This record gives sequence, C-alpha cells and structure tokens, in this order.
Amino acid sequence: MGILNATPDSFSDGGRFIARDAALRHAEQMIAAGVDIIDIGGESTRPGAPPLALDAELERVIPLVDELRDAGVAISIDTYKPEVMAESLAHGADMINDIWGLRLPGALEAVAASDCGLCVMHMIGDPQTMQTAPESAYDDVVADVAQFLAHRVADLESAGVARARISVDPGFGFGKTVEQNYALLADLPRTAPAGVPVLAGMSRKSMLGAVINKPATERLAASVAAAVLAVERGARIVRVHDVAETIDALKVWAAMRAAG
Ligand code: 9MG
Repeated sequence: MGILNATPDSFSDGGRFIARDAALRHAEQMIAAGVDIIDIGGESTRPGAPPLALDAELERVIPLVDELRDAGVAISIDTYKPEVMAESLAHGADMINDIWGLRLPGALEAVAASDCGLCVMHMIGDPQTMQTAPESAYDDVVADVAQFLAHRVADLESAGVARARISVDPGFGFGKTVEQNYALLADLPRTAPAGVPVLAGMSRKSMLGAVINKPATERLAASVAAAVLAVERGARIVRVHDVAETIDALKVWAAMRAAG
C-alpha cells in the first residue's frame, strides 16, 4: 500500500491543480513500481495534527479518486469521516482505511452497504492527544491492542460486515511509546483475530527515528527494514512511502522463503 498525501491546496486554482498534478505523478510512480493499493489521505494524522474541515477533505480527495479509480490498482481512502467514506465509495474507491477503526458515529453505516475493503486501526485518544501518556495506557500493550481489534471485528460482523472485508492494524505510533511499538512489531501475529489480515504502517515513523536518531527524511532504510520484519511476522499489507525500495526488499525476502 503506497501512501498518497493529497497535499494542501494553495489559495489560487492554479495552485490547486499543481498540487493535484504532483499527487497524480506520485501515484503514477507508485503504480510503475508495482504498488497494489494506493492510500489517499487528505488530512494529516501526525501527532498533534489539527482536524481538517469536511469540505476541504472532499475537495482534496475526490478528484484523485476520479483520476485514479481506473488505474488498475485498488484505491483506499484514509479517512475517519463518514461523509468522505460515502462520497469516495460512490466515486469508485475500493477500501476505507480508518485510524478510528470505524468508531465514529455514522462510519459503520457509511461502509456497511458497500462491499469495500476495510482497515480497522487501534488508536488511543485522537491525533491531538494520543501521545499524552501512552506509558500508562495499557496493562499489556499486545494483549490490549489484540482485545480492542477483536472487539472491533466482532462489532463490524454484528453490523453485517463480512469478515473477509476486514483487515486490522495495531496502529504503530498512535498512542504508543517506542518500546510499546516494538513490542507490537515483535508480537504482530498475536494482535489480530485468527484469519484476519494485518496491515502494518511504520514508514518513516518516529519509532524508527528513535532507534537510528535520524529525521523522517533519512529513514528510508529503516522503513524498508520495518516493512520486511512486519511481512515476515505475517503482515499482508504494508503501508509505505517508498514503494519501489520496499518491493525490492520484499522480493529478496520472498526468494529466500521460496528457497527454504
Ligand atoms: C493514515 N495512517 C497513518 N499511519 C497509519 C498506520 O500505521 N496504519 C493505517 N492503517 N493508517 C495509517
């Protein structure tokens, strides 16, 4: 899964089209590199990021869905807003990636009637508060995240969502200390209900920066290593910025597996 940030619009129409063009060029590069899913996001989910108004998110996301829906890859929408979910699905999106795990009012209803894929992520609090006190948020981070995800999958199934549509995500960096993130990575298979695919997103995150002591712009090798470690622990989808490099690394891992 390649990350496509729908970059902030400038004030003029010209700027808006330039931003859209840049996003489309980036999408084309990811497709050429072999991406399977493009995850389009209009609102930043970085710790402390302010929420984005509904209209602004729709204006950033929907034109990209229109441009990319026939590009031969699955289109995922990174949103927690039911209105953005519904509108994106109406425009042909294939999957909803919700950092809130479809917990906000209206989210379940927005996806239940479609047959889209879903990613249900674990998060403590919201992006503005989630890193306030993660060290005291869990008894046992792996067991607590696993329990949360199992409950979300059960809730979705009770609402009529087929299990085959659901993937789960421990939410690296979303209300976790560095140590908690690595505990989740080490024990990744234990975070998911049986048979439900895991999505892992660690690309360029601070859990990597904390180990290599480098800024986000210099975390390529660490991001690729994290993706391979996640896949080795059973992740079926890795959400990454650097698609070509990640695919190369995974091909080497797959070749070793095939030989062994
Ligand atoms: C939107 N977003 C940012 N980080 C993410 C992660 O780790 N997983 C998922 N599913 N989405 C994320």
